[in-house]
Amino acid sequence: MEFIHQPYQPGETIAAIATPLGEGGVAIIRISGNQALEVAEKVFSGPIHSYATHTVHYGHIRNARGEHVDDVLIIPMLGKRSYTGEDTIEIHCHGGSLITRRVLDVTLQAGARAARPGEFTFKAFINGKIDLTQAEAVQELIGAKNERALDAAEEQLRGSLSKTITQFQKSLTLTAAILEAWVDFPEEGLEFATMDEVCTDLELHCQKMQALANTFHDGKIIHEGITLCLVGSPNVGKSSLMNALLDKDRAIVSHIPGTTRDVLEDHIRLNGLNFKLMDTAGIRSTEEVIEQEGIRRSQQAIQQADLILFVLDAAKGLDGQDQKLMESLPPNKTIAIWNKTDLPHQGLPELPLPYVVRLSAMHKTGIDILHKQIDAVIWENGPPSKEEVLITNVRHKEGLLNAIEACQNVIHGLKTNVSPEFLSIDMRQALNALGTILGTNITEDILSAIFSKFCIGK
Ligand SMILES: Nc1nc2c(ncn2[C@@H]2O[C@H](COP(=O)(O)OP(=O)(O)OP(=O)(O)O)[C@@H](O)[C@H]2O)c(=O)[nH]1
Ligand SMILES: [Mg+2]
Repeated sequence: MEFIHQPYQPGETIAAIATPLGEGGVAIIRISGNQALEVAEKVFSGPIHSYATHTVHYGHIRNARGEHVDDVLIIPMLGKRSYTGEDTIEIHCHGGSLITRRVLDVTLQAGARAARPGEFTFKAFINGKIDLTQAEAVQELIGAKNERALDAAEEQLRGSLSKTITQFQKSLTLTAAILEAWVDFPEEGLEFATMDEVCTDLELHCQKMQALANTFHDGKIIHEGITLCLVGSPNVGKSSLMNALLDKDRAIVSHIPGTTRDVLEDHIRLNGLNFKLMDTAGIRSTEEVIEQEGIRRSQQAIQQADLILFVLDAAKGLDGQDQKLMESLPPNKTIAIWNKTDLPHQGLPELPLPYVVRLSAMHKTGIDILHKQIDAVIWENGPPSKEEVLITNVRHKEGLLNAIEACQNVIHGLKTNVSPEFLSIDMRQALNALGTILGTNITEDILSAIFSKFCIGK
């Protein structure tokens, strides 16, 4: 077989530095595969074969000429009881990048092959220690940029998604068996279940799979964060609000309309989520070329945004320019903000937008209410609980949608008296689609694409 476009032998012994490069107290070199013990014995001063598995031993590493390379601790993890499911030896050496590299080189000279990205996790997958959703969870765990993403990755690594998918597979396998029985025993087959029962059951499963696929909305927010864009007419206080949200003096603020000319980006963490904030140029009709370009970029930023803060000046009220801009914004992802409420103002007009917040960016009052409103808009149906199974990966979503489509073909076929033989084919397709999520029937190309995103040593 192939792994990352090169030949791959099961059990092949690989080695890599498992810790980040740079200076640190300790670095770890990991060797794994059928020959891991042999390779380690060639380079280590002690008789590793006589050590009990999962015990720590002090000694030193030497090169092929017998020269001392480093004093180290060594941990054998033998048989199935390792991350990869193959004999694994960890060498804990001193943490400089040069010394670490030298220890790795010695293991490569002793017969190990340099590991490719994600190859240790790939071994764990091939050896059945984890399924594909769990392998992907390892990647998400390492890359998690906020607490919620970390919780979701931990749940997935524990196998909660795999369990749910396996349950779907089990139920659909039963339905597939019923369809096969109708083909093989046209008379008696109907005794197992009637067409109506099969239809109702499939419809229920489609709903359940759809509900899981729909969690991708929440999963994506948790995983990738939210792009939030501040828009409005010039001088309404967009940059002031950007600074208030960031709690630092990031954007230039002035009383001159048209101060911000470019899109300004910065990041914050709010309620456990990552936000990319974009401050934009005030939108108005202008002949000035640079300002026109700024406005074009503002409009581009609006397209990219998951959430829009439409800022208005309470002291000025709503004019034709604001009105025109407001009509161009998508209401379900726009929060209207009456800013400068510290200044004297008339009764503010009702806005045709579902979410409206009053605040003062200058005095930082009402910012906490805005935080709450942002949270409410993002989690339309309430935030997911820590334990809820969420889809965070578009590959999983596609697998589910394919399974649903195939099931719907079966339902349609049953209702229009299509021969069960054809329906069996659709049923198998539904099962295959679920299988791709767990990695049971997946091409080497897709596997390589998934694992090549990993770092080397994981
Ligand atoms: N009184 C009061 N003044 C504010 C408030 N927010 C902003 N301002 C003032 O309004 C003026 C414009 O503020 P900016 O934040 O630069 O406005 P902007 O929307 O970014 O303007 P452009 O970049 O020109 O589009 C400045 O003089 C701010 O001090 C507020 O809450 N209250
Ligand atoms: Mg500005």
